[in-house]
Amino acid sequence: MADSSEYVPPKVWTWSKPSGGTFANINRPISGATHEKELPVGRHPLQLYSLATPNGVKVTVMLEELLALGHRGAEYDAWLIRITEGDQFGSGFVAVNPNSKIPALVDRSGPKPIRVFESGSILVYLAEKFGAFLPKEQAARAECLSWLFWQMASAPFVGGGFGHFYAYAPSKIEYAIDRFTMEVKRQLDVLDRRLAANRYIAGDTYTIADMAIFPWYGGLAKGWFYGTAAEFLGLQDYKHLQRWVDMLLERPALQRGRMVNRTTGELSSQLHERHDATDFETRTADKLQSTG
Ligand SMILES: N[C@@H](CCC(=O)N[C@@H](CS)C(=O)NCC(=O)O)C(=O)O
Repeated sequence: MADSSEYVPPKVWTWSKPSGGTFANINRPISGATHEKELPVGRHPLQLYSLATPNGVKVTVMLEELLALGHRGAEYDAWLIRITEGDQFGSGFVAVNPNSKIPALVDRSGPKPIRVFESGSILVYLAEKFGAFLPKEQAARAECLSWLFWQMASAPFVGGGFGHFYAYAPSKIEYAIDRFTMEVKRQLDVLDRRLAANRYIAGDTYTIADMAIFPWYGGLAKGWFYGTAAEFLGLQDYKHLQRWVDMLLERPALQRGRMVNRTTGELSSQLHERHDATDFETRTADKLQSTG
């Protein structure tokens, strides 16, 4: 017999009440702009509109890595998009990404601005533009792209599935938490086995596959999000994953990339907007606060 409190879906779903849970205020069943707002444009060839969530960090790490390699054309302005305040629904942002999600990039280096959205697509665009971090040899390139697409397809089970039901949903639903925990642990095992036999995700060299996978699974490994999830998922047991994360965390460009558009954590790790390489020294939130 059905539990009397069990939800019985109506014939046709209607949007009658907020869904509840963290971020409920930005969820809606339609797309498009909610208000008129142009995006700012800075002086550099690349304009990034983002936030330091795992998807945002992929791109700022890539840009800092390109600059570290000496690609001056990768200079960029990083503008802050506060998604909890609905900045992604402004008309200017929607014109750059009709899907209203960060990160979004505009390349203004040519005669006509080129918009790029979806973090995986931005990584490939930048890798091809600068000829870096995406192997040219066919087999190595296929391996790199396979892992990149693996990440793009897998992370929604981590964030939208596990993270949502473990940390953000208004009530704890055992069925949902079990289902997504099983899948996330399976993904962690995929990575751990891969990294047992390879220094980097795609093989011997650091690529955009590492940059895509690191913010999500590295973040889980180091307990950066979803409260007590690292302990719940037994992250300390994924030794090869931990080895790889520790190795990547040594990279100065990756450390800088993690700071850009960050609005949480230590004030000295938050660079809300980045318009110049010197901003890391002079414009972090602690410095801006102390200069009033
Ligand atoms: N597949 C997209 C996902 C982007 C995404 O989910 N962005 C989130 C932050 S991590 C966002 O902007 N959310 C705002 C919203 O859903 O309104 C990508 O990788 O670029």
